[in-house]
Amino acid sequence: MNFYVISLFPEMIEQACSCGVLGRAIKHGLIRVHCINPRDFAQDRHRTVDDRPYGGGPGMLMKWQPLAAAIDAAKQQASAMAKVIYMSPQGKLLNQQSVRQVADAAPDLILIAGRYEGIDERLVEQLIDEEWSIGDYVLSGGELAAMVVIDAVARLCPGVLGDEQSAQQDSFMQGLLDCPHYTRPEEIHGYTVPAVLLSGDHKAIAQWRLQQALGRTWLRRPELIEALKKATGTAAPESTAHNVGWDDNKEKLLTEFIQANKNGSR
Ligand code: 4FV
Repeated sequence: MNFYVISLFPEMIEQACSCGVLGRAIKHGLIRVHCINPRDFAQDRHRTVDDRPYGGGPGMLMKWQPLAAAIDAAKQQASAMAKVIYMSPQGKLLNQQSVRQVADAAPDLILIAGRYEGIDERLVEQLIDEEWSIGDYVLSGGELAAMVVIDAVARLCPGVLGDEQSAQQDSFMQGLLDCPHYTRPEEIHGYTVPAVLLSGDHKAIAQWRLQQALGRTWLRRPELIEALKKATGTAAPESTAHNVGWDDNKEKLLTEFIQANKNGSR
């Protein structure tokens, strides 16, 4: 999968792509990240990429010409199915399911990282396929948002995560928050590891982890539990984990958790 990031600060992307899972995936050619700087396409001697907004108001906007030329250059390199995505607070809010759909479709992605107050709207109308948002807050640039997309999608690309299983157990893969995790030492300031995790009984461990994930989700994100219950019976996206949706086992585990939670012995 190829990611083309259109950015005035390619060094931000290159740095973030040089570390950890992403750095390894790029080194092994499992994904490729290309940066294209609109300033390299500016035609005036000051290489201007921004201008004042019509109608007045604070700040500047990214101009049509350098950005359109940069998008065109990316399209020359990318596959014909490439999607042009503008990262902006006005976009569709990303979640694990939309990330999963992108990773499955694996189109090349051309990610526009805006700066200033944004970009000329005619770029959005004429050259952008979709607008995506990473959250309801305003960043000073789209680079971090583009990196969030690259990181989240890359984790689901074949071979990027050492153990495929770990992607499946990621939070939200089953529409639930993740369960608590523990590692050595067994005791820290009197705080010990839940005994079931030391039992070697993998069925009991899987049930405990699922119950904890259900309980946390019920406590912290109850709307996700409702979404799971609603999703039941609807065709789970073929690619998601095998036990998506709601079932009697989850119902029993959550009921027990809520009971225990009531009498304070979680
Ligand atoms: C953003 C977001 C975001 C808006 C103006 C860049 C900034 C500046 N992108 N999800 N939230 N973008 O805040 O994606 O140009």
